[in-house]
Amino acid sequence: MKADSRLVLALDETNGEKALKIAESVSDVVDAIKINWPLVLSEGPQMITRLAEFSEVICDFKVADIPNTVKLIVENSVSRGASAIIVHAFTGDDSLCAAVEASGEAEVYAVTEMSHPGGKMFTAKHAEEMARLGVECGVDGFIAPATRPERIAAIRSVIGDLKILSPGVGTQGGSASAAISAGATYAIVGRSIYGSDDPAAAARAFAEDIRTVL
Ligand code: OMP
Repeated sequence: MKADSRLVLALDETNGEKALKIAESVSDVVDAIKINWPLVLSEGPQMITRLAEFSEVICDFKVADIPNTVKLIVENSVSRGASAIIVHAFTGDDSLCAAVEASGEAEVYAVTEMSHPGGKMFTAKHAEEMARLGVECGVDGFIAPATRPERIAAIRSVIGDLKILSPGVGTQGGSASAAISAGATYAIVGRSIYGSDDPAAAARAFAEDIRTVL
């Protein structure tokens, strides 16, 4: 994935037409567009292929299953045009390594610690352990919370030069520049961009905030 603006749009807009319009309007600002179940369930998995016309697409399916099911989901996403896929790490070494094996040229990002308050209950307690497992399995990067920048720094200290994608910017309270300063490679922003009256202008403002710390 390219790393120019270091900004990733989380496109959880469920109206396909609107989603495509937003994707086109921000395509020269963001490095990638991340899609999740809300858009795929409402408009179908062909959205992966359609969005790939505008930007690299990260399939955030937070895959958490047995190795064979993980493999089938990853292969299907990649064949539709995904450049990257997000999987859970808590499933253990066999499932995580299966994702990496099935991904081919696409990237795999493993969730360490989730950004919402509930993320502190279980995921945070094992985040470093899961990050070490991801390094062993050969993932390309990790998801770490912009809502707790000190935890981005903690994960960075475990994973060396691998990438970190940080969600939780804007609506969830985190700051894009603080996440990047703490060691994130990309900031992920959803509602504060796609829910704004002018998504392209909102994306440019986040990119500008990130630029101040690059
Ligand atoms: P906003 O809160 O609207 O900016 O969206 C954040 C996006 O990042 C959503 O698509 C979430 O599903 C996703 N996300 C988190 O918010 N927290 C996490 O810990 C992990 C993710 C993710 O894997 O992308």
